[in-house]
Amino acid sequence: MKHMRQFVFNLSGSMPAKTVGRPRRTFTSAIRRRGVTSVMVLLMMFVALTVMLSLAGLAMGSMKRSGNEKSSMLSLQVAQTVLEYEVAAAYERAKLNNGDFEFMFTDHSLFADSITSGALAVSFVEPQGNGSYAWITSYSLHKNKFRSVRHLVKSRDVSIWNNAVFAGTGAAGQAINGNVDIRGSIHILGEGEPYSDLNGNGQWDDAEVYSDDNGNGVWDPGEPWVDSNNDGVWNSQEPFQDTNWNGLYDPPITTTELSSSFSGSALIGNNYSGMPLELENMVPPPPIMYGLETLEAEVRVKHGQISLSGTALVGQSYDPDGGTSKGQIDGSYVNDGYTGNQGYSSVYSENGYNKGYDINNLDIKFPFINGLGAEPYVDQYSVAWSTHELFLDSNSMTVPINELESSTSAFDFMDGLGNRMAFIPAGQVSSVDGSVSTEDRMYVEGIIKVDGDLKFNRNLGELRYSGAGSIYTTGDMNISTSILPEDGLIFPTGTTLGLIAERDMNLGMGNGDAQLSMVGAFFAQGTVYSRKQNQIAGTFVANFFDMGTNIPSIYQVPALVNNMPPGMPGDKHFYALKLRSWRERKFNFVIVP
Ligand SMILES: [Ca+2]
Ligand SMILES: [Ca+2]
Ligand SMILES: [Ca+2]
Ligand SMILES: [Ca+2]
Repeated sequence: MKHMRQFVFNLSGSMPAKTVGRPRRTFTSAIRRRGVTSVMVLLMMFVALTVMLSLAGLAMGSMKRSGNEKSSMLSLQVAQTVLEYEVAAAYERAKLNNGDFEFMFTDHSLFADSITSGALAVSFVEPQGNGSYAWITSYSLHKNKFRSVRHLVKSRDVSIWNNAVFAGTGAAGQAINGNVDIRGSIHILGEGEPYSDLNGNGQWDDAEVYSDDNGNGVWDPGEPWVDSNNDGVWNSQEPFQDTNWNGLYDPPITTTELSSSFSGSALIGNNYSGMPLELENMVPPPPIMYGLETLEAEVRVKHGQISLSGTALVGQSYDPDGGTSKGQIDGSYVNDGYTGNQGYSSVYSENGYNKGYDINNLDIKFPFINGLGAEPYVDQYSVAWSTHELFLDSNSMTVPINELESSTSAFDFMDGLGNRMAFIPAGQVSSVDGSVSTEDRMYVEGIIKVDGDLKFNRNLGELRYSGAGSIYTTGDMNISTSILPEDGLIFPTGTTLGLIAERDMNLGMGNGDAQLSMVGAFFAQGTVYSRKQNQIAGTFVANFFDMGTNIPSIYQVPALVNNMPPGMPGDKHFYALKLRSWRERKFNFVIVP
C-alpha cells in the first residue's frame, strides 16, 4: 500500500501541466470554453485519474506479490518433496529395526538446491509411543519464504506370524469353517490352490473334453475333442497343488463367496478377556496403548466375504475387563465386505467396516514348503534355498520317533548342527539339565525332522517343553495332549516351540480326546482341524481351517513375531506404512534476511 500511495501522489503532481496546457477540444476544454470550469470538474477529473492510477498500482503490486507467492510455492514444493523422501527413507530404516521408527535429523540442503537453486531444507523423524508411530517433519527456506509440512506415519507389522490365524488358499469350502474365538489379527488370502498356467490364460484349466474311443482312460491322437481354447491341440489338465487333498482344483474365492463364517458366540477380539489364567501366565502380557491392553488386532481378507450371524462379533462395542482392555479392533480390511444375518452391523473397528484389502503392494503369499507355489527361502544367515523343504531337510536332525506316549522311553538325540531333542518321562532325571518333574517333558533345540506322521498321545496328560526349537513332519501332526511350556518359562521369550506339518494338523481329533491347552507356533501346509473347546495361545498358519462347532479359542501372542522358533515357513517380515495425517505447520514469525 505504501508504494501504491507514493505512486499515486507523484503522478498526481503532473496533473496541472496536463490539464492547464494547450486547450484541446475535449470534454473538459469544452466546459471551460463555456466558462463553467469549476471545482466540481476538477474533482471529477481527479476521481477519474485516481481510479486509473489505482488500477495501475494494483497491477504492479500484484506482480510483486506473485513473485513472493512463487517463492513461497517453490519453498512448499521443496518441503513436500523432502518430506516424501524422508518418509520413504524412515520406512526403509524402520524395516531394519523391527518396524520401529528412530529419531533422525537430516540436512537435505544439497537435495533441496537441486530441486530449486538456493533452497535449504532439513527434516526430523520423531518417534511416538512405542516407536511404531512417528511425526516426520520437513522445513524449507527459499528466497526468504519458510514452509514446513509433516506427516504422522505408522508402521504396521503385517508379517504372516503377526496374526492369530493366517489362511492361504481358502476355497468355496471356506478358508475358516466353523466357529472360533480368535483374539488378535487374522489374515485370509483365499487365493486358490497354486497351479501351472501352461496356456498362460491367467486361470487354471481342466483337461479338454474328449471322446475316449479306445476306452484306455487317456486322450489318444485321433480321438475327437472339444478345443475349448481354440489352439488346435488337445490340452491336458494343468498341474496344481492339491492343498486339501480333495482331488480337485480349488479356485480363488470369488467376491460373493465366503472366506469365513462366524455364528453363535464366535468372536474376533482385541484382548485377552476371559483367557484361562494358566495360559495367560505362560505368555507376556499384551502391549498397552493409550492406557488399554491391546493385541492391535486387524482383520484382513483378500478374497471373499466374512459372514456374521447370531451374536458373532468382529471387535466389541465396549472395553472389557472394567475398561482396561480394548474392545474395538484396530482395523478391518475385508475386500468383499461382510454378509450374514448381522453383517457389518456386528463389526466394531476403529476404521469402520468398509475398507478394502490394503496391502496388495506387499504381495504376501502363503509360504508353501514344497511343490507348486513354493518360493525360495532365505535363512537367518542370508543363504537362499530354492524351497523351504530343502532348507528344512538340510538343516534338521531326523529322529526315529513317530509317537510320543507315556510308555515312551527317555531319549536324547543331538547332532553337530546344534539340533537336539530329548524326551524325559515324568519322575525321571532330565538328561538336559538334571532336573526332575512330575510332568512328561520334551526339550527341543534347532530343527527336528520326523519322517511321516507324528502323534502326541493323550495318555501323556500334559507335555511340557523347554528349549527353542521346531519339529517338522513330512506327514500329519496328530495332537491329542496339551503341549505347554515348562513351569516358570514364558513363551516365546523363555522357550519357544514350532510345529510344522507338511500335510494336516489334527487337534483333539482322536476318539476320547479331551479339550487341549497349547502354546506355540503352528504351521500346516494342508488343513488345521480342531475338535473340542481347545484353548491355544500362539499363531496358526495353514491353507485351510476346520474348527468344528465347539468354539476353540486362539490367543495371539504379540511377542511371537520377533521371537520365532527356528526355520518356520513364512518367517520373513513385512511392514506396511500408513500415512495417518498431513498438515502444513504455520509459524508466527518472519525470516529477516
Ligand atoms: Ca490356464
Ligand atoms: Ca483314449
Ligand atoms: Ca486346446
Ligand atoms: Ca483341492
